[in-house]
Amino acid sequence: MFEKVLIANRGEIALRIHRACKELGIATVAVHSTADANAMHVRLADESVCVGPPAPKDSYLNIPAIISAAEITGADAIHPGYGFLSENARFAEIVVAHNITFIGPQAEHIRVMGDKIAAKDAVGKVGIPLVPGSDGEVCSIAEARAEADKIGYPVLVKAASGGGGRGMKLAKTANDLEEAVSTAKAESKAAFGDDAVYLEKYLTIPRHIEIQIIADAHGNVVQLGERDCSLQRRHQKVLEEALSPALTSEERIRIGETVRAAIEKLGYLGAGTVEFLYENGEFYFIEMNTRLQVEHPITEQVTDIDIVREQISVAAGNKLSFTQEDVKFRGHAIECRVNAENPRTFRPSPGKITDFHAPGGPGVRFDSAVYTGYTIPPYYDSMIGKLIVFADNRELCIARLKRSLAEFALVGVETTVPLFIELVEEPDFLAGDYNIHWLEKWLEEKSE
Ligand code: MV4
Repeated sequence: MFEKVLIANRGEIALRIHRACKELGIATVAVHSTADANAMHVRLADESVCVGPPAPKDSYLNIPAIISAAEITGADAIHPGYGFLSENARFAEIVVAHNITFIGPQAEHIRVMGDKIAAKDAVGKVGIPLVPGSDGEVCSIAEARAEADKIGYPVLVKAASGGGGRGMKLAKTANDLEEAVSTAKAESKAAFGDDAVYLEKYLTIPRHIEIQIIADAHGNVVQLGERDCSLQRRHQKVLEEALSPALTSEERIRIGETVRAAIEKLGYLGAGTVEFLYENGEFYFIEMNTRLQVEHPITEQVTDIDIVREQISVAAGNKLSFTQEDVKFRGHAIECRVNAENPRTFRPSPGKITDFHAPGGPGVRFDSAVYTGYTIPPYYDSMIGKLIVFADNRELCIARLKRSLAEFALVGVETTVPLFIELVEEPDFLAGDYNIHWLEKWLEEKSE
């Protein structure tokens, strides 16, 4: 096992990784920007190193500074968390070149999954069902026309370097195609320095369902079931559930085993998530995330598996501590992402937290890095905590969610808690009857 891990992140995920390290007997090194000198992740870590000024590009994305921090402190591994450098293949290579273990997959897997065309090709070859679409890149308008006619309208133009909704354009009919392709190309070139685009059949009202997997270096791959992340706003997840209220246990077993077998063939290492759109009983691959995700705790709650502990352990070369047969789903878990934002406009609300009380009691977990007296800086994303509730079934879980939202107290900045208090009363939510467009429609109707 590692002796010392450098955590190349901030906020709640830095604490989550620190906690897993401590329970494994591993010392931790925090890195931080000058804006985060008083942050909880710095206070809890065994050692800390300032890696630069507030702007992420100068600190949490500053590769030379982070590698230097690891060398100076003698860390034997780096955990990148999510966001920042977590899906940067070059960073993973640089870490390894310095004889430090990257706690994540091999750089080549990060690179392939980062290119959405290469990712589809790779996972399609190992049996994962794909959205019908162009055979790779479309290089001209003429080629786009021919492919779109084959696929059938509406078609979605997607950027190869995109992901998370960036660089997507919808062509409802053939009349829209030329403009959709040229704007997608231009935007992608500007955002990623790459104008490669591809086409997909547009699925009109799917759900977003993702499968958590974890693999060791001994050929063992286990799937930990799905999360339903359909409730999103502007491609940001707002509330997630495990398991999905939409799947039958037969569907769950079928897609889980398909994904498990595919990941085994890819020779993937560590934690990962395979994302699907789900419509009319069918799954369609969209992306694979090669990192630990924000919403991993709901899977931890329904499987009783510590994903971060296992992720660190497999990176150190150990076998997974459980097999697929050991994985049993129990109960239901829901996560609400609490942001320091105005609950109507979603305008960020940084500033000083003058009073704070986290909900607790049976079946409640609040993953956060804030405390009374903490000042939320304006430089980073606005998520200040994740309220995770779990119970024997979905109905009890929602009752527990309602009572924990009512307990939540935070003074000094605005939060999105009032939004969740309204959401958990909605008949569609209570029925589990929602899709990827439901939340935005609900917000729109509320603001009228
Ligand atoms: C799609 C789609 C419909 N059809 N692909 C958005 C983010 C990126 N990960 C994939 N996305 C979508 N891809 C096809 N072929 C609809 C979306 C989409 C979406 C997906 C998941 C969750 C929320 C979403 C909101 C809008 C669009």
